[in-house]
Amino acid sequence: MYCQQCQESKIPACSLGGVCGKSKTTAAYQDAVLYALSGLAYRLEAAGKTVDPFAAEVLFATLTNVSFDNARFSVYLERIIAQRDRLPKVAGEPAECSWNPSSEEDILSAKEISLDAIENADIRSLYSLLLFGLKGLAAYYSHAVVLGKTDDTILSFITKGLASRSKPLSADERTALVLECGKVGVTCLALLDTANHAYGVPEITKVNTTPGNRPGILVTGHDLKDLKDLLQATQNAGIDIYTHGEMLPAHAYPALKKYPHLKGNYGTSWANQRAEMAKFNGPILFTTNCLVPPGPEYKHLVFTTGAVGFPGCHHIPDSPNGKDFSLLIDLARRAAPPTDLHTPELLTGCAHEAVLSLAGKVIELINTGKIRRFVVMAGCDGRDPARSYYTEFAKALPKDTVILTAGCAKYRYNALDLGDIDGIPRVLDAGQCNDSYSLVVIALALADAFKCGVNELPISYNIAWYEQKAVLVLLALLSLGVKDIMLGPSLPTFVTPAVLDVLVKTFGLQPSTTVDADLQTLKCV
Ligand code: FSO
Ligand code: SF4
Repeated sequence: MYCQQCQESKIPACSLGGVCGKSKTTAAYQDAVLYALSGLAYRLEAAGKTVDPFAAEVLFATLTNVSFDNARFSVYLERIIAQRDRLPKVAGEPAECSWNPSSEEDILSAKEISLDAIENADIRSLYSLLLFGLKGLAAYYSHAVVLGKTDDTILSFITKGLASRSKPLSADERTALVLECGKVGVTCLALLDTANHAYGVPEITKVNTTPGNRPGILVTGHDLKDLKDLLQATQNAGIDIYTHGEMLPAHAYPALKKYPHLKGNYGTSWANQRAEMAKFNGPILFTTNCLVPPGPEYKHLVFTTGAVGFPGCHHIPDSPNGKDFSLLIDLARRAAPPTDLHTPELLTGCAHEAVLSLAGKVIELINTGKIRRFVVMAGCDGRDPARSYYTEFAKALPKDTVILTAGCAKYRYNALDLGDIDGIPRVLDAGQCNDSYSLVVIALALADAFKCGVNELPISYNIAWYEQKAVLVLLALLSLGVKDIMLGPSLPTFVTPAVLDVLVKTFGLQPSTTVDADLQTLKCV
C-alpha cells in the first residue's frame, strides 16, 4: 500500500492502512482499478475514442472517504478489463493494457499497480498531481451527468490524462498536462454550476439547526438529485429531512427549500460525523464523501448510494425507475427524533447570482473603504487539530474584511457571529466545494468592474485542502492565473521539492504558517 492522496497522508505515505480507515486490501483494489483504467484509456485514445461516464464513477469511487467496498471495486475491475479487451491491441502498448489478475492475491501482490512503481520521484509526483486532479474532475463531472449535463471534451481529457501514466513524457510535458487539468476543471465546474440550476438560482437563506419532534432522515454528501428525490418520496410520510455537512447549501435552492419537511441542518462538518451521527437517532443517507467508518451505535442506520460504499451498510443502487428509498423511509418512521445539538442558525446561498445582485453595494463599500479585502477561505475541513488555525484566522480578521467560502472548510467559522458590513454578511457561503466556480465568477466580475486583473483585486486566498476535489479546485484557480494562493494546513506529501519549486516560482503558491504571520502575508492587516 502506498497512498498519499489526501492531507492526512502519513509521511511519506499511508502504507499499513489509511488514517481514513482504508485497508491495505481496499487500497490494492483502488490501485487495480486505476491501473486498469489507464490501460483502457490508452487503447481508447489510440482508437480515437474516449472513456464513458462509468470511468468517471470509478475514479470518483477511489477518492478519499467514498468507497471502502472491495466487492464493488472487484466488479468495476472486471468491467474495465472486459471493456479494454474488446479494443484492438496497440503496438508497443504499456503493461496496464494487458494486466489481467485472476484472484485477489494477484491484486495484492501486483507491485506494478501502485503509484510508487513509478521510479522517478518527480515524474511520480506530477502524475499523482494529475491523477488526483482527474479524480476531482471525475467527481464533479459525475454530478453534472446525474443532472443531465455532459461534455465530451471533459471525457476526452480524462482519457488523455489516464493514458499518460506510462508514456515516456518529460517533466515539462507532464506539467503541461497538470495545468490542462485545471483548465478543463474550470469548464467542468461551470458545467456543474449550470446543472445545479435545475433546482433554481440559490438564494441567501438562513438555515434552522434545531431539530423538530418528528423522526428524520439525515442526508449528507453533495448529490442534490438524491436529496430532491428523497424529499419527493417522503412527502406526507410523517418524517423530516435534515441536511448534514456539504448538503447544507441545498436549503438555498428554490426547488428544494419549497418542501416544508426539509427541516434544517444537523451537525457540522464530515470530520465530526461519528459523534454527531450517533445522536441523530434516525437513518443516514451518504450520497458522496466524506464517509468515516461508522461506529457501532449507528452503523445499522447508515445507507450509501452512488459511488459511496461501506461493507455491512445497506447500498441503494441506481435504477431506471428511480432509487428505492423504501427501506430507509421505513426505518425512519420507527426512529426517535434527533437529539438537539444546540448549534446556531447558519447562513448559506451566497452563490454568484446572489452576491452579484448586490454588486453595486459591494463596489460602493470597496470604494468607500468599508470593505478593505476579501479572503477566499474555501476548501475542506478535516480531523487535523491544526485546522483550528482557520477558526483563529477568521476570528483575527479585521472587521472590514469579508470571507468568501465554499466547501466544508466553512464549518471552522460559519457558526461564529462575525457580523456584517452595512448588511453584507462577513461570511459569504457560496455553497459546496462543487460551487467553487461561484467564487471565480465573483472575482472575475469584480475585476471587470474595477477594470483590473484578477491579481490586482483586494482578494487573498487562504485555501484549506483535504481530498482530491480540492486538488482540482486549486489547479482550476492556477489555470485562471490566480497567484500567491496560500495552502494549508500542510502541503501535499505527493509534491516533491522540485515540483513545489515550480509551483512556487510560477504561481507563488505558499504554505500557511501562523495566524499572525499569514494575516500580514495576505495583506489582511
Ligand atoms: Fe468536504 Fe469531504 Fe466537499 Fe471534500 S465533505 S472534504 S473537497 O470530500 O468534498 O468539501
Ligand atoms: Fe492515507 Fe489519505 Fe490515502 Fe486514506 S486517502 S490511505 S488517509 S493518504
